[in-house]
Amino acid sequence: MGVIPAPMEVRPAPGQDFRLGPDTAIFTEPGSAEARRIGEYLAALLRPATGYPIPVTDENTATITLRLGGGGLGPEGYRLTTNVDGVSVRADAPAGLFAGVQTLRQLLPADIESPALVAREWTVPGGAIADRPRFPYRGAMLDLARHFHTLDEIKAFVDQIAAYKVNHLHLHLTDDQGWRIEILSWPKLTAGDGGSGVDGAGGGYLTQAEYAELVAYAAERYVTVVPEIDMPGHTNAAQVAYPELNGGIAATPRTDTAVGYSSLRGGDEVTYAFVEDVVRELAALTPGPYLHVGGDEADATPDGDYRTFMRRIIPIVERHGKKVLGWHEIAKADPPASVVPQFWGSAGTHPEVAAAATRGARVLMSPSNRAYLDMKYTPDTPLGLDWAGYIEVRDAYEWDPAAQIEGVGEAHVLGVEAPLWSETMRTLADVETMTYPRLPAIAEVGWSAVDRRDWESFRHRVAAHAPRWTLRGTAFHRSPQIPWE
Ligand code: TNX
Repeated sequence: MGVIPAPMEVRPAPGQDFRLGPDTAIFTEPGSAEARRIGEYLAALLRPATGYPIPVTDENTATITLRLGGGGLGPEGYRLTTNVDGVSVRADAPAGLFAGVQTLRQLLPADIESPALVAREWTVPGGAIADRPRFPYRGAMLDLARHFHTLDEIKAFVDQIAAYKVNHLHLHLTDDQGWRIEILSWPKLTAGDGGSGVDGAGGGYLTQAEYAELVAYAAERYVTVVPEIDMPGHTNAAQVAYPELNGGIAATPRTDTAVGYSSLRGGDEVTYAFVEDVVRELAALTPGPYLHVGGDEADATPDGDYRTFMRRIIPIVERHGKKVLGWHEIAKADPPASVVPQFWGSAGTHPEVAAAATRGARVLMSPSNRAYLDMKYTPDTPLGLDWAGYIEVRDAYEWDPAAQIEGVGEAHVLGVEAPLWSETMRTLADVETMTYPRLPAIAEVGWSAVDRRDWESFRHRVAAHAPRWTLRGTAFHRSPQIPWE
């Protein structure tokens, strides 16, 4: 059984395989529009390759049943039982049903991903699965600032990550090169396409309508969008558009990849008027709980200013109803325990992050030598950077989020996130090549219990996903560590 991430408990029942047929239908409970929508999502996955009509019905005669209640495995947990008569998925909440549907999809032959009819048998192996995640937050990040990615590309990325039970999409919306989200009260931010990308590549930005469309699309796949406005550093693009954010001196557009030279001014009131407006508009468009304020590599911000700045903007974000996420430097500002530091260092001693955890904060783990999707696999990977090292698939797989920082254990970890910085990523194929097969590895790090994780098992399971990626048109890196078929 090749399911990724590995489920908590699997009990095979030989001789109890279920075979889909022209009569297969999906039952969802009357009265739950969300369950119904998940049923339709599953039917849409199954119809093209099987050619079966697969109606979604509230009549109890269907062979695939999606039921809410009685799962007992938390908001994302589910039970999936298969016997000769059918498949039943039970969960306490819709997110769990959706997770169970992704497991069912992976239990079917890889051909199920074919957009065209495949004449073959469609069997689901008999047995019972009980599953729930180890950590509530499993995420991926796309950097839209260094190279913009379009709404359609981001949607395709969401479709792919949701298959691995990744439930957060962090969007790095602003940086020195570009500003990629429309802000109505500061319209010049996105005039001129929000600035060009690295090396003068075409710019682009999401209108508020597009952003809202993306948020809704992701929500239907149980993916929460986490928007990031990076500040006080990484703000050159905003300071090109509005010289008043730069002490009245227009900044020069930048298309190089240097970091750490720009900063909002912690002593200027216009800074906070700007943050208030941006946060207000973005919070109103974002139903998810988090707003990421960046805070990384603020080398051009004096320490005192950094502290002042963070201590003023954290309450602004909270007043607009959002929890603050920030790159782990935010811990330097002694933020309240509600603030989530996102750790991007490497394993070891990190006193400020550990102190935040001791005060009650939870930490999001993105160790750059494990989880960074923009690091090269090996020295000859054409795309990517190497400042945090090379990350082969095994490196992305064999680490424990609860053993990265001294003093930050299981209870302090919110989850894991794999950031993909896009200095070198232009196309969706570039993004995918760096993401697969490492994101499935990190998804398993975040979802599966420690005793379910095993590299030998993973490398064989992930090999079996290559035909799925090929059928869906998803690019991937043929790492020599994986026994591709
Ligand atoms: C560091 S890691 C950055 C980004 C770069 C990235 C490239 C972090 C929080 N900031 O500005 O894009 O390296 O790998």
